[in-house]
Amino acid sequence: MRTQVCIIGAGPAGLLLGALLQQAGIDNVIVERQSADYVLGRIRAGILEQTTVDTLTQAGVGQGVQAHGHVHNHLELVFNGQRHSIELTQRTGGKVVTAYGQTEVTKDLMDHRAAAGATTLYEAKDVSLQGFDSAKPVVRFEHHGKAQQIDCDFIAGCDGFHGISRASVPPGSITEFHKEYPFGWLGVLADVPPVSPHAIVYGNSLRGFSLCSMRSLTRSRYYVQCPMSDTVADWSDERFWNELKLRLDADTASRIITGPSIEKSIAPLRSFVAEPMRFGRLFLAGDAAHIVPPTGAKGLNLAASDVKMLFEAFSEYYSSQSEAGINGYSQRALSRVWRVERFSWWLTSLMHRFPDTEGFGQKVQEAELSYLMSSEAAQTMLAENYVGLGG
Ligand code: RFL
Ligand code: PHB
Repeated sequence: MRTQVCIIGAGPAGLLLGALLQQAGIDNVIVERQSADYVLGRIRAGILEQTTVDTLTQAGVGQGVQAHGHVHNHLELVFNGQRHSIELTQRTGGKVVTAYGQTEVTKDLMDHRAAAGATTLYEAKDVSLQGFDSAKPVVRFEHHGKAQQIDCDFIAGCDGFHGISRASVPPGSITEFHKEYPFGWLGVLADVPPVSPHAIVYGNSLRGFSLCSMRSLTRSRYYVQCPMSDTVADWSDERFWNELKLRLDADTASRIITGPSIEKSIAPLRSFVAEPMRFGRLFLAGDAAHIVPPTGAKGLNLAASDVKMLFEAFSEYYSSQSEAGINGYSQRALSRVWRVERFSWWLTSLMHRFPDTEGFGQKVQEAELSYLMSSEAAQTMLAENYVGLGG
């Protein structure tokens, strides 16, 4: 098989890149390790920046988010048992964020790709990448018992943190920056109305972090900080709802509607960046190149902005034979990545209980929250990062 761009991974990054390339008439094939149902079963992100919504629209996949997304124009921070509202729109020249689940984004992209007749090879085994340091990269794998080979101009590594793309790069050509956090997030999805249909609520209490989000007016997503040694079996629904309410202010807690969980999972929190994001004719995008802790709601948005930049680089190459875009991709993407890494780390540090939050750490965190609520400049910093930085 031959294609122009071979995309590894059918998560949101790979599928969005495929849709943009398809729209521009650039041939592409996606190779994915899992089945489509497995990919759709992973419950992850929920908040889209305006530029992500715009990129989906540009790719011809904006109808779902336009029709079913819920616009949020403020976020709420709960600490010391009090809830504080931070307006986003007026501070950012009219920007908002939209609640629309990663599952829905992925489904819209899959349906669009199927309708366009583009090739996605699911359940590909033993994917390997070769020759990306030459003009003739090759992707090899086994598909339904048969050995397959794809010859291409470029490989886009959109295969997430545990993928094969980054792992295929010789160790001496890549630098990795890691930070682990000493806790995880327990997430619960339930078919109950959200506590607040217009805002995301982030809570910092002595018992730990909590988050109230939504997927629709009848489906909510809640999280609590938990030790990474916990398992889902340690958290009955009853324990989860009780703990969530204990971490919020009395008014928010009294408005939470509980119900049986339809999904429950524990995710670790980490910060990670791999530099550079280009190795010859292999380009990394999304979680394959970087991870942010979910506190800033940035992972999917960062994947979408990488993909937009990579698409622009490929499109410039095919339309004018110029390599300027592909040569500049890594630097351009990383400059945005590090600003988003900084914000996600900062909001994580501000809102969680760390082993050293007792004593000095706790006093500094309280002072920072109090400064944030008293400073227009600090709230503007939070708002402009939350809705998404340009560039
Ligand atoms: P994905 O989604 O991990 O997709 C990668 C795909 O590659 C496949 N793959 C392979 N395919 C072929 N060969 C191989 N060897 C392969 N190895 C892997 C995988 O099966 C998979 O299908 O990466 P992508 O596309 O870069 O997308 C990134 C996002 O999924 C991620 O950043 C977000 O989910 C992060 N995130 C959030 N981001 C936001 O923007 N807003 C949020 O509100 C938000 N909330 C979250 C989050 C992530 C969370 N968890 C679970 C980590 C909340 C949570 C709890
Ligand atoms: C979500 O809706 O899943 C969500 C919202 C905000 C975050 C992280 C996750 O910061």
